[in-house]
Amino acid sequence: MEIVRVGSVDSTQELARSHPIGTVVVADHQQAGRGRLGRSWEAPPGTALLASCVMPFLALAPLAAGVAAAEACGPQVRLKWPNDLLLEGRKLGGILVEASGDRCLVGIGINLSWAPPGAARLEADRETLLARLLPALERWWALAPAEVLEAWRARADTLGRRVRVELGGETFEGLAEDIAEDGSLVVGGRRVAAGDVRHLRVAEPSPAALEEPRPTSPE
Ligand code: BT5
Repeated sequence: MEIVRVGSVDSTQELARSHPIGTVVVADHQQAGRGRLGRSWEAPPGTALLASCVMPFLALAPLAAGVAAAEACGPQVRLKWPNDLLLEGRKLGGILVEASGDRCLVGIGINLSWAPPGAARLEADRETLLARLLPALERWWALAPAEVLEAWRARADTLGRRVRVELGGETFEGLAEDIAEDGSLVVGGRRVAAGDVRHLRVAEPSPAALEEPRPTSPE
């Protein structure tokens, strides 16, 4: 992939939009880094990997990007549906996929030498991580959907947990059983296509029991 490096930018997503497939925009700093649903992504200058990759459209792009990013980070990094990278139960990074015609803009933010309170950082070298990430993305883009789903399941921190789903105005709880072939999360038999989940303690499924980091014992 062709790397376009910038110092400071509003959001790498916006800059990537005007580049062809196969380009990755990497910034030292974003003045208006974006998360999903109008949220923001924070990182002081030079402390994170902030990249937007222009990739061919892929239905399972958020999951494929998650698997690729987790693989680049190392075996200890796990995935929280739909788009978080977790290290020891804390958010290490996030993925923002925006489809636009025949392509998608895959935004990846990974904390390296700084993290907001309660979040995690990897303490890895940015260039080394980028050099692992780009081939991993291309590899996962070329694989069959079933392989992406299988790899996502193997990395998942969400599956087998009780979760609270916030879906539009509705909130419900249930066991996160699986991901369906379209990448949606199956919670208590219902498919959740978009939105957010909170991981809950198994024994205390009340608001007070919202927990991150996760316990290390298997559940
Ligand atoms: C995400 O959104 O996790 C996707 C983040 C994608 C960021 C990359 S950076 C390169 C590219 N260019 C962009 O402008 N964006 C992409 P979401 O699931 O909505 O999570 C956002 C929430 O995570 C915020 O509301 C905060 O609570 C929290 N957050 C913000 N900055 C964080 C950080 N550095 N580490 C951990 N959590 C953070």
